[in-house]
Amino acid sequence: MKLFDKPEKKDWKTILARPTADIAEIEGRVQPILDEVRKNGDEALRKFALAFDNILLNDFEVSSSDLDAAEAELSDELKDAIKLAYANVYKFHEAQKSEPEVIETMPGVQCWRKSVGIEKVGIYIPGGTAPLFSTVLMLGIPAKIAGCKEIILCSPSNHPAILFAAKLVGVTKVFRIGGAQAVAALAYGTESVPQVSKIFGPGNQYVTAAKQLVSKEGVAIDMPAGPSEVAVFADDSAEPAFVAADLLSQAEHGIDSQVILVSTSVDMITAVQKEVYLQLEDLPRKELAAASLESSKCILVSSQEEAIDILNEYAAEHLILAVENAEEVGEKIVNAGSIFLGNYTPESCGDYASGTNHTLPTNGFAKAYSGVSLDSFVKKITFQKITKEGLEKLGPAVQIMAEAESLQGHSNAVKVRLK
Ligand code: HSO
Ligand code: ZN
Repeated sequence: MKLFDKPEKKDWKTILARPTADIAEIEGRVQPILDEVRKNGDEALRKFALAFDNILLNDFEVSSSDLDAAEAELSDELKDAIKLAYANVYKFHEAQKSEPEVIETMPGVQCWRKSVGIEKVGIYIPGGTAPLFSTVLMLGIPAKIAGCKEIILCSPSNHPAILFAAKLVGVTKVFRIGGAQAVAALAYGTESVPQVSKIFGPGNQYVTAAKQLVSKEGVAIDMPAGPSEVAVFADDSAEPAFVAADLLSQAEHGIDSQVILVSTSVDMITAVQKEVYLQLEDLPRKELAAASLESSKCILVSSQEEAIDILNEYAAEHLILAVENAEEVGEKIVNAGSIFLGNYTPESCGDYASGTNHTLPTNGFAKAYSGVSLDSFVKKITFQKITKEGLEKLGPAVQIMAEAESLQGHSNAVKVRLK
């Protein structure tokens, strides 16, 4: 981990910069895949499954008996853990529901806003070295609470825990398809895969590029996704072993994971660094974590205020505040996806089971975006109802404004009613 000793403010941007990928090159490779799926549907999906994933598939849909069989493959211990996570994530997201509130803006003029679930949504769960069944919960649960009628899950992995979580959540259909071609199938629909209006979920650069490309064609996506990140702010009250474990829990996601330690104490940085390399030795995903640590940073700052400024500039996906006055500092953070307060709140708990969503803005997008929540699965439709008396009070202002905008037709719509 590279150490930056009280860097000057003018250098923060460079120090905090995320590595950039060559998007144009990746998009160039993804576009033909999208085009082919749009044109040839299932046939294209079969071709790509064989070419990229080396699987021969006739039927992509995972049958309900396969879903049932997955359950039998998991230990009771794991199933109980998943059920506990399910309950907490459900509880937290259900509390985000709100009933429409009718506002009388003036006598006889009523306005309200109602949330309606997006009818068809797609969830992508990547394959790869870690089967992210927790993401099935994080996306499927709010989709269900929102009232989405069709929840279509695509994953190149048929790991039993992914299938178990899909069944638990109540996903409508599960397809064993991965990569950019899965995104295309969800965006355009094929003979087997239903078309959806919004696509959620993490993925590699190809999946991300595919999501971004289809979003230009009117399919909504959850958010622009980049490699996962954590920033930890630790003072002398932090526990070096805890901080090190948190940094490693992020680093093990992949070689491009971003890990940053900010501290007011040089002793803390030294102690954490020592712990990181000690704990790293025992990690099964040691190579991945070590590679991501190569590009990680420790930043020594001169005050808590400076730490807060730097953290707000970075806008971390996950921010752990291992400082004495964590809540007070937390109040001063304006840019972060999710904040973890105190020594006993590891990011892992938010990743799996405390209740908050783990699909969060990366790559500095936390400056303007929120993580996935119930809101991500609904549209909000506004309503209004005006009585005759209400129109008598409101109408003249509308007529004057319409005429001033040279839109006589608008004015007439009031006039014909009031005469
Ligand atoms: N830290 C990841 C989520 C995750 N971690 C899933 C473990 N499983 C991105 O927020
Ligand atoms: Zn994680």
